[in-house]
Amino acid sequence: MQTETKTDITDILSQLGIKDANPAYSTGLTWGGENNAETRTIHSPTNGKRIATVNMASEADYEQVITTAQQAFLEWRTWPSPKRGEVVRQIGQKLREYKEPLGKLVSYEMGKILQEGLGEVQEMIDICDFAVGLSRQLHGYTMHSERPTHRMYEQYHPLGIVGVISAFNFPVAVWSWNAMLAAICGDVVVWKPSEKTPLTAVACQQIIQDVLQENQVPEGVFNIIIGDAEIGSKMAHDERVPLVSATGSTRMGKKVGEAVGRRLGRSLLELGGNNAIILTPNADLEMAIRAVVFGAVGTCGQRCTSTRRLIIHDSIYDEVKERLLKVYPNLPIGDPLKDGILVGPLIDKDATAAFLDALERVQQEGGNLLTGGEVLEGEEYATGTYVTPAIVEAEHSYHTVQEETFAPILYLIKYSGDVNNAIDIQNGVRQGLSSSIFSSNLLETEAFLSHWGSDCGIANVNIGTSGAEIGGAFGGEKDTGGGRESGSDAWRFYMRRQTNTINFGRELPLAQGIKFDF
Ligand code: UN1
Repeated sequence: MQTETKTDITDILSQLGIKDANPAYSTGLTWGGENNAETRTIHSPTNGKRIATVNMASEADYEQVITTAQQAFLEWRTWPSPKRGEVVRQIGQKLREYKEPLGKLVSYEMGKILQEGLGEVQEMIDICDFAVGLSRQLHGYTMHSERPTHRMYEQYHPLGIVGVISAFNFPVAVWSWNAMLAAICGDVVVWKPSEKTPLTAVACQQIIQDVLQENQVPEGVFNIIIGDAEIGSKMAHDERVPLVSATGSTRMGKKVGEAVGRRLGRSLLELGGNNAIILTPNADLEMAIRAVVFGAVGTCGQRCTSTRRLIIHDSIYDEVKERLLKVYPNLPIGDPLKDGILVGPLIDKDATAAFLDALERVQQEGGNLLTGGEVLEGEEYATGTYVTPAIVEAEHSYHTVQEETFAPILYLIKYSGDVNNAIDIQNGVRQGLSSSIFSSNLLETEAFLSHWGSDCGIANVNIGTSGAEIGGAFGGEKDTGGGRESGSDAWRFYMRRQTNTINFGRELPLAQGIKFDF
C-alpha cells in the first residue's frame, strides 16, 4: 500500500531546486565539473532504484577546491563573526523552508524513516541557531598578570580549512555540526560526504547557494568534494588542511588520525560506539523498554549511538526479555517513507551481510538468538536490505559482543550483585561513545555518573543512548576517538588559541622575578 508520503524522487529533487533527476554532479565549485572521469551511480536502499549518477572528484578537482577554499579563507576571516553568524542564521531559515523535501531525500537516499529524516534536518536547524548565538560569544579568558601594569588575555582566531569527512548514517547533520561552527569561527569547509549518500550533500549545497550569493560570501567557504577514500586520505595528509573532522569506523579514524598526527595537524574523530543501557532492579521498565527499542532499532541500528548491549540485573532479566519479545516481532518494517513504518532498510547489501555474519559468529560463540535475524523477501523487500531486528542472549566476553556491528542487533547480558558490576561490563569494551542507566535509585545513578562510573563521552540517566541534543558536546573516548563536536565549547577546537600579554607601563619587569640588567 502506498501512502502520500511515498513521493517520487523527481518531485523531491525539483522541490530542492535540483533540476535533473539524474545529474552528474561533482564538486560544490564546479557542478558537473569537467575534470572528472569516474562516475558512481547511487541506488536507494529503500527500493533499489537509481537516484543519481555523480561524478567522482579527480586529483585536479581536489586541488581546485583546496586552492579556492584557501583563497576564500583570506577574505572570510576578515568578516566580523556576528556577520558570519547572520549568514548562518539565513542558512537556518532556508533549512526550515526545505525541511520536508530534504528530510525526504535523507530518508530516500539513506533509508532512515521519515520521522528520523526530518529529525536530522531539525538537528541542522538547531545547530544553526546555536552557531548564530555563538557568533557573538567566541570568548577567551582574561587573567591577572603577576607583573604590575600588565594584563593578560586569550583570544581565538580562525584556523583555516576544516576538512569534514562524514558517514552515510547522518548524511547531512554531522556536516552541519562542523560546518556551521567552522563558519562562524571564520574557517572554510571542504566536505567529503560518504560516497554512499552524495546527493543529500549536493542538496545541502544547493539549498544554501542563494544565501551565499545574496550575502556575497566569497566562493569557496562551503565546498563539497565527492570522492572515495582516496580523497579522504589526501585531505588527511594535506598540510593546507589544519583540522580534519572525521566520522566513521574506528579503522578509518585510526588511518586519518595517524596521517594528520604525522604532520601535527588536528583531528577531531567521532568513531565507533558499542553503547550499553544498564537496567537495575530500580528501573522504570515502561520507560526503559521504549528507550531500548528506539535505541536498538532506530535508524535500523545504524547510529553511532545505537544501543547494542543491554546489561540487565538478574532479578528483572526474564521480565525484560519477555517485554522485548512482545515488541520486536511486531515492529513495522518497510519503506521508510511510509507512515507508520518504524524500521527501514540497512544501507546496502554489504551491511546485510555484516548483520548475518555477526549473528552467525555470535551463535558459534554460544549466543542464543531469541528473535529476528532474517532478511525479508518479497516484492516490497527486493533490495535485500530489509532485515528483522535481532535480540541475542550473550556473554559480555564474546568477541562479537565486543565489536560494533552497524545493524539492529541487541545483546542481552545478565549481571548480578550491585551496580558496579554492571558498570564494569559497560566499560569493558574498546569503544566509549554513549551509555545510559535506568534507575530511580540515587546511589546507583550517581555511581554511574561518578569518576569510577561510565567511561563514555555521553552518560545518560533514564533516557536512552541515542538521540543526543546538539547543545552538548558530542563524542566519546577510547576507540571512539576522543573528539567533541556540536555544542558546549566544542567550537574552540575550530580556532587557534592565542595568549596575549600587554604591558601598559614604562618598565620592563620579567616574569618569575628574573633580573637581567645590562
Ligand atoms: C551519529 O550516529 O554519528 O545522538 C550521530 C544521536 C544523534 C547523532 C548521531 N543526535 O543519536
